[in-house]
Formats: sequence, structure tokens, C-alpha cells
Amino acid sequence: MRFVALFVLAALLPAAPPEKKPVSEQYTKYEYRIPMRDGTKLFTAVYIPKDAAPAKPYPILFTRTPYAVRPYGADQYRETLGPSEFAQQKGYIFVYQDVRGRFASEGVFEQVRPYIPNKSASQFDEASDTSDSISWILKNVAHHNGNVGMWGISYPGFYASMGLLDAHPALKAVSPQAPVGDWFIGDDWRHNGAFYLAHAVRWFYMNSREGANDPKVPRSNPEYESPDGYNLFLQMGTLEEINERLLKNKVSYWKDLMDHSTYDAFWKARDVRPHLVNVKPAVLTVGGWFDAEDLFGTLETYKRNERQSPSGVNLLVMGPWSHGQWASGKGDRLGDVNFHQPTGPYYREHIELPFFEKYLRGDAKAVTAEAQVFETGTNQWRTFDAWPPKQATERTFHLGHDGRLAANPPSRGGYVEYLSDPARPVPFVPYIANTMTVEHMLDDQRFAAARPDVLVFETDPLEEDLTLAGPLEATLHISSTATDSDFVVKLIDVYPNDYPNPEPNPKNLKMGGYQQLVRGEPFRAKFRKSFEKPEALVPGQIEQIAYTLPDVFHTFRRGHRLMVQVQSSWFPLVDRNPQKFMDIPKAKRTDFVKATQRVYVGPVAGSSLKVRVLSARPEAMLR
Ligand code: PG9
Repeated sequence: MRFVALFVLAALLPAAPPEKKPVSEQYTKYEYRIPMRDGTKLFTAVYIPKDAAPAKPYPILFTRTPYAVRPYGADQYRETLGPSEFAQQKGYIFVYQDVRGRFASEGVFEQVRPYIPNKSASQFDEASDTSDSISWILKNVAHHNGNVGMWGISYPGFYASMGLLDAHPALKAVSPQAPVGDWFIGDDWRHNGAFYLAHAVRWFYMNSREGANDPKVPRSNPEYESPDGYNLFLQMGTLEEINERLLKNKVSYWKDLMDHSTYDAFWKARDVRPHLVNVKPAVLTVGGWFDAEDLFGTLETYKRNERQSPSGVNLLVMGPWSHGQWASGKGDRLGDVNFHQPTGPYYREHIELPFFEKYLRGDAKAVTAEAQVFETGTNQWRTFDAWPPKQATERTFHLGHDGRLAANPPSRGGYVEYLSDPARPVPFVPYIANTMTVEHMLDDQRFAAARPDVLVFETDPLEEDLTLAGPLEATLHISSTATDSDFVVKLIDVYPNDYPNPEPNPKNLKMGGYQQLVRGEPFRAKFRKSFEKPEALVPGQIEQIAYTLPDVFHTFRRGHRLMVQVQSSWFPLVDRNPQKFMDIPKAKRTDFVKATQRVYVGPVAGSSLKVRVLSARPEAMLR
């Protein structure tokens, strides 16, 4: 029995990584300028295995990017190819393309260019650029087997999703990885209307400042005057000043972002989700539970496709990763949290590669599953035939008096109060940072719990493991002395006081009582009734704020506690709300005001967090 278990385990552990050979030993590179239907030519680099021949054809793996298909020059080779070392070694025809208007491609770039349904012959979008490219490649590139796959992470993930629309018949398998889904509701720039300041400034500086579209200009971070982003952004005061000081007013898309500060037609035209209907290629959506950029787009891409393309192959992989962390490296830890296994190579070899092998090379033995998801807390991969798992049941945790979080609402009503001062916003991390750090998604929250402007509610220590699987639904009843405010709800895993420190412990971590963020999400109160038509809060009036936080798959171990924190700022991850109902991009320093916030608790019109619970399993006892 034991022998069999060891044997199965050995089969699933990643093999030694493939021997790293220079790409030029295994592949020959070609460069093309592929004409689109309107005559615009897109720069495309193609790498063909040297042993490809009519009798040995290869499938094509295609990716489209706004980030440059460097290096340029037919004799200049990339250091690695394709989505993984395993795919590179297996052998595919790898195709890389600069999207319209970026780097060596002609035309005009448009950020997340809207999809045009029922296009006329003269109209184009990213879907038509994809299928025009595939048609050309099939005619002009030798030794392919007629099957095309696509993959891409983040922005390239958006382009992979676009390939699914009006898909070319040869496009058989697509893997959108951390794809952008909707830029107002949950991806990158805005989460429920709140603006992701530190991320936006860095991304715009790196990718959209003057000259950033020149292949010769290296990508670089903004020249911050200080590593202390909290004080730096605070001193700059307003979004207008931040734009002037850090972006020199020279990023045209910043203006678009500021001009469209509600969920208007501009954003709706860029929402990918409604178009994922009757998708034909097999889809493997990939994401990380701790992806700060496009977790929303990942989960929504899978869920929408599931609903709107019921007869298609639609698969999901979620690992314990930050943005794109699955594509390289071990993925055995993030921040202070150790997953005790190489999740990255496992995914690349046993999940991603079989997907492409099955649908592009017809490997009948390749195993794919509907949802392969990593359970944090117990640190194990699990497989389900649906996500969220059908057997998960709803349970509500109620915020109560004296910092209690419990299965039953408190028997008497009341409120807890704090002062939210935009001059002293709550930091998003307990250390000095001037960008959105990847590990903030699971960082220790003890520093926040100690602040008077952060409300803390926690359960008793759990008597058995509790596994949450699926989205979280926060309901707050609040009142404010102000006319607008942000509310951030965080779900936290509180480790027991005797939790062991890691060994070795180079960072001198003290893990007893550690408060690991499991999920946090902001909501801008003026959007509580509608993202299209914001409404002021009436000072002193009780209002409901109800919203969904992205899914989790986390086991709170026996002896741990669940904690919910509520606060009104998360800086400089999120821009400061002036707490005055207004168009925030136009706020002046004098518009920022203090607000006294009340969060109501009680048997009716209280505050709570609804979760989905999978039953506890005794076998999941690994630490
Ligand atoms: N999530 C990133 C992004 C996409 C689109 C716009 C801005 C940022 C990315 O990593 O590509």
C-alpha cells in the first residue's frame, strides 16, 4: 500500500527540469511582417524546430504582446521559448507577435481595444488581427500540423482571450493566463471603482511614457525620489500632482483613466466577458490566488465561458501564485508563506503541457481536468468537476460586539466606530515600498490590527479544519459623517500563538499570531447602488454596501482563527478617497476631509461575510 502511494507520488512529482540548451541549437528563427485585412503589417518572429519536416510536422503556439517580442533580428534568439521549458523541449513552432501599434508593428495601439461584434470587411480588432495572422502563418510557415494554440499572461492573456472570439478554425487550444477581464470592476486599474494608484503609476511609466514604445529603450521603473511610497504619494497630495510629478503629464492613457471615473461606455466596450459566447477552442484559464493584478479577470473568464459556452471544453487552474508566478521558477513560496513544494514545475509539466499536447498534437493519454486548484493552508492540489465545487455550502460569519466574528449574528444591535483621516491613511504593507508588492496579497496584517482606524473581528480558535472554496460576499451596514468613503474588507488567517518559526529563519520571522491576508478588496461607497451613476452618502444615514470578493481556496487549520478587518484606506495601493462626493481625479488638497465611520452589527441590518465551505477532511493534515 505504502509502496503504491510512493509510486503514485513519484509519478506526479516534477521530473528533473529539461536540460537547458541554447534556443539556437534546437530552433531556427525567422522574422515576418504579416499583412492584416486593412494592409497594416504586424511584426512576427517565428521559431521552427530544426528537425521539422513534412514527415515531422509540429503544432504552432502563438502569443501576441504589447511588451515587445525582443530580441529583434533573425540572428538574435530569445533565451527561452514558449510557455515553459517543457514545451520548449517537446518542440512546437513558436510564434511571437507585436500587437498593432506596439514596437516593430505598424498601426495605432489602443489599450484593450474593444471587440467589434459582426464586423464589416473594413473593420478590424484584436480578434480579426489574430485570425488574419493565423491564416497567413498557416499558408507561409512550413512544417506545421495544422493546429494552432495560443497562450499569454496578463496583457498577452487578454490577447489570448481575444483569439477566442470569431476564432480561426485552426485555433484548437487557448490558455488565457491572468487575462484582463474588466478594467473598472476588478482588474489592474480599478477594483469596485477604487483606483490602484501604485500599480498604475509604475505600469504607465514602464510602458506608456514617451519613448516607451521604442524597441531600443529598455523598460525601467519610475524614478521615485524615495523608496518610501507611503510618504512620497502622500506628500504629492492629489492625482493631478502625482501625474505631473511622476508621469510628467505625458501619458495620454492616464487622461482616459481619469476622464472615465465611472463605469461608462468606454469601460463597457472594453469588457471582454459578454463576448465569451459559444467559444470553440478548448480553453485552459490559469491564475494565481495571490495575483494582485488580474485575479478578477481570471476567475471571470472561466466562469463566464462556463455559462456562455456550455458545450465547450473549459478548464481552470488556480495555484498559490502571484501575477504570472507559475510561468517560471519553483513557486514553492510567496512572501512569508511556504507551500513546501515546487508548484510551478508541477503545473508546467503536468497541467499546461498535457493541455497543449492533447488538443494540438492529439495525445490521447494526456490528462486534463475541469478544475485543478491548489488549496492553501493544507498545501495540496485538488481536482474538481466544477469551480466553485458543487458540494460547497454557504455559511455566514457575522461581525459582532467586542471584536467577535461568529456563526450567529449578535442578539443586540449596535455599531463600532473609527476615524478615517486621509492625512494618515492605513498603509497596505508593514514595510517600505513604493510599488504594489506582489506579496502584499498574503502579507502579515498585525500592523494594521494595531491601528485605531482598522476594525478587527475574529472567531474563537477553530476546533477543526475549515476549508473555504469560492467567492466571499461582504455585506456592511455603515454610516459616515462624510459624503463618500472607501471600505476595505480583508479576510485573514490568524495562526496560533505557538506556531513554529521557519528553519532556517533569515528574516527572523515571528509566526506566532501571524495574520496572513487571504483576501482583501476595496469598495468605493459612492458606487454602492450603481457603478454607472454614483450617489453621495447622506451623512449619518445608514447605508448598505454589499459586494463580492474574488474566490479563495484556503483551509483555516484547527487552532487557527478567522479574522475580518474593515478599514477605509489602503495606501498607496489604492488612491485616497477625499471622503467628499466628487469626481476624485479633480480633487484638490483642500477637498480631503476626515470622516467618522460606523459599521453596524446586530440581528438585523448588521454586517457579515458570506463564504462557501467544503467539509473538513481528516486526511488534509500536512503543514
Ligand atoms: N496586468 C498587467 C496589465 C495589463 C494591462 C494593462 C496594464 C497592466 C500586465 O501585467 O500586463
